[in-house]
Amino acid sequence: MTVVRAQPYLYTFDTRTTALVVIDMQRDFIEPGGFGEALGNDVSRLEAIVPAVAELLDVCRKARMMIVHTREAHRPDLSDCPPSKLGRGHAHLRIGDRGPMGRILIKGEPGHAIVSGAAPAAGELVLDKPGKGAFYATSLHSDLIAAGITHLVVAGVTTEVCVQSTLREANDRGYECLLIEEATESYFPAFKAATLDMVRAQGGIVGWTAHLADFAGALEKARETHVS
Ligand code: C5J
Repeated sequence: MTVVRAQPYLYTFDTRTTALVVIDMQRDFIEPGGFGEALGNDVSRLEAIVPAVAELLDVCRKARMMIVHTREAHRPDLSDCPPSKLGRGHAHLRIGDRGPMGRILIKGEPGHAIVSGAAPAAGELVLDKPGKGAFYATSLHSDLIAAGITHLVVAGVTTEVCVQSTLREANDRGYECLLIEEATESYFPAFKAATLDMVRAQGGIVGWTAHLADFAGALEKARETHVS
């Protein structure tokens, strides 16, 4: 078992039954010209966490953990995009419109790709999801059950939208979830802070939060103990 200093208390997990889930580290949310910017956001805040996500991927790969990447994406004919989602807001570019990185949030377009700094490696699961939560209309739950996964380490963007939705969906399905603070970000600092507080409040009502250094250090210590 690996034990990490976390809030509201220690998080204990077995790397063999824990998956890293990285949410929507896509060009459309992180790079200028995508959906995030079309909604009026400063995307540089999100770009700044790419090195932290890369480090998290690296330590989880070294620990041979299951790794899942998600992308928020729709079919080119938008048949999986409800009118409520399509019509929401006053963006100058809407889902399906053509922007500098191709059609916004459409599978296979340049903006749909995960940023190179957090790119999936061969053998890692990559799931497209039409909603905010990664469990809605995807095979994620059955994939995790098939792999014997009971614990999830979660990262990605944005903290209060797709990351929080996924954490809540996972919690309701019985997963023990740890959110890594430096490897998640929001366009709104106050929303990130509030989400971290909401997740770990009331004795961890949704899950735990931990710093990347504590998580990476715990994995490293477990590796040294194993080797010696
Ligand atoms: C949003 C996401 N914010 N990945 N998607 O629309 O959080």
